[in-house]
Amino acid sequence: MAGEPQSDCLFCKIVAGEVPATIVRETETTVAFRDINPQAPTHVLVIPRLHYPDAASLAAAVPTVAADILREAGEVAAQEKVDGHGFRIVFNTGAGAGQTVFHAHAHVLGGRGLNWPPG
Ligand code: D5M
Repeated sequence: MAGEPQSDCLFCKIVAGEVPATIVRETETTVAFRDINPQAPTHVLVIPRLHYPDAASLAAAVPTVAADILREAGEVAAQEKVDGHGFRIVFNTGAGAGQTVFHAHAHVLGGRGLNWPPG
């Protein structure tokens, strides 16, 4: 059923505590943990506890949880003290855009200058 844990999903396993992660914040609906391959001094992923394959499908199905992801991205940036200089929230959506894990997630990147356009 939509939103239910998928046995073959890495991020569902992190939500369930079956795969270790460096968790920095948790709420009733979200988990935030450090990216295993950081691209900036702060690189945290914010994910919904519910399984949806990408942020757009999450927002269409459960907009309140999509909003929770955004709010938590801001809280992570404040907690990491990267909000003053500026930070980036990225949702890679689809393999062609670089998405490799098909459980919705926001990348929160900060702590260095960030160029535009991204690669
Ligand atoms: O981003 C998927 C991100 O997930 C990528 O930056 C690496 C990260 N990743 C993969 N496995 C792990 C584990 N086990 N812990 C923490 N971070 C992880 P995408 O937008 O799909 O390319």
